[in-house]
Amino acid sequence: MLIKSPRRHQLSEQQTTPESVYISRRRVLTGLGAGIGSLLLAGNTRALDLFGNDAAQAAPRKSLTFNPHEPAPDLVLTPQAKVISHNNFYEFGTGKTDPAENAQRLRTEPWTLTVEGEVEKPGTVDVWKLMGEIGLEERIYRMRCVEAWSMNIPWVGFELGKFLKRFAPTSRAKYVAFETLYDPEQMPGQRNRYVGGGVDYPYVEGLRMDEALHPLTILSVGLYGKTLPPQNGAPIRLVVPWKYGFKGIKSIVKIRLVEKMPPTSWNKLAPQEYGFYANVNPEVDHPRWSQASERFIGPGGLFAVKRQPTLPFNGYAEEVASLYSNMDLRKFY
Ligand SMILES: Nc1nc2c(c(=O)[nH]1)N[C@H]1C(S)=C(S)[C@@H](COP(=O)(O)O)O[C@H]1N2
Ligand SMILES: [Mo]
Repeated sequence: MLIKSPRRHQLSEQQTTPESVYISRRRVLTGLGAGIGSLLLAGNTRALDLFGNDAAQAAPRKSLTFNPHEPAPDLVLTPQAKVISHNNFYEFGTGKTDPAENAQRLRTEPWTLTVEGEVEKPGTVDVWKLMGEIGLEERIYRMRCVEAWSMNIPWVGFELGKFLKRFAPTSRAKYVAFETLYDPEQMPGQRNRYVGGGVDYPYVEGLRMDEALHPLTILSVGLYGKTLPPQNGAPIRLVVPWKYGFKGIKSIVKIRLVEKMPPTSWNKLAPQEYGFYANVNPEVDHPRWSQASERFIGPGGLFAVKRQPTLPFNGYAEEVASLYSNMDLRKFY
């Protein structure tokens, strides 16, 4: 069965693509940074190969892979070494290399995720078990940070909407609130305001229900075919590709369905700069810088970046613009 999906986040099932296409492509793409990668991945956290040798321990081998019939025209992946070494995860410091340096001892096993609030069947799931049964997909998404840098990242995950439906949302569920782990012992930024950039922890985020149920919205448990490194939000984080990166809350422990728009971390810190919606929009500048273009972090030397125009809804307008048809996006930034 071929899953129909726009080519910008193309997927196809295992049987439609020989595994070797995926594997060899991944080797080529990750070859450059292999040294740094293995170094950063060393630590207490396992990096399981979600579609490969360790599959028996993690996901069943139902890998979705690049669709060779519909290669995206702009598919230049950010090398794995950069995806895992240039991060924002203020719980581990505000510098771009702080998370990779300081998050390695984060204990991600066991890890539970609680879903509560406006649901008929609240519950707590074991995230590692969930990975093994839910059916993982690879999604190649653009990632646009509000700071005007961007990456193309091959995530591994599943649709948030598909997951939420298990808990039977009630008709009063209008928004979804997310919360990161709060553990100052493990997270230096939560112990010290200076290290943590003044964020009021735990980090919280939110989506409107229709955004949460949109098929582009995923909970990610991996990237480049492996479980997430801690600095990228292990073991489970949100990815909403048409929104600024800060909406993609990391290391989630709680999801609460609610009636009212929930508070969000960056909005609490600087409401005039960061709105609840945070849709990528080249026409609405940040008060302190332009959002019209971005520095794409791609292959090449460590600082090789390409200046490129920023696209409305980060290139996903066709899929999501209709969610906001009645809204003034300058007001609801
Ligand atoms: N808990 C938590 N989640 C977070 C952040 C953070 O500081 N804490 N930073 C956000 C920001 S600003 C961005 S751009 C992305 C970065 O994700 P990446 O490091 O995997 O590229 O994570 C987001 N999720
Ligand atoms: Mo960001």
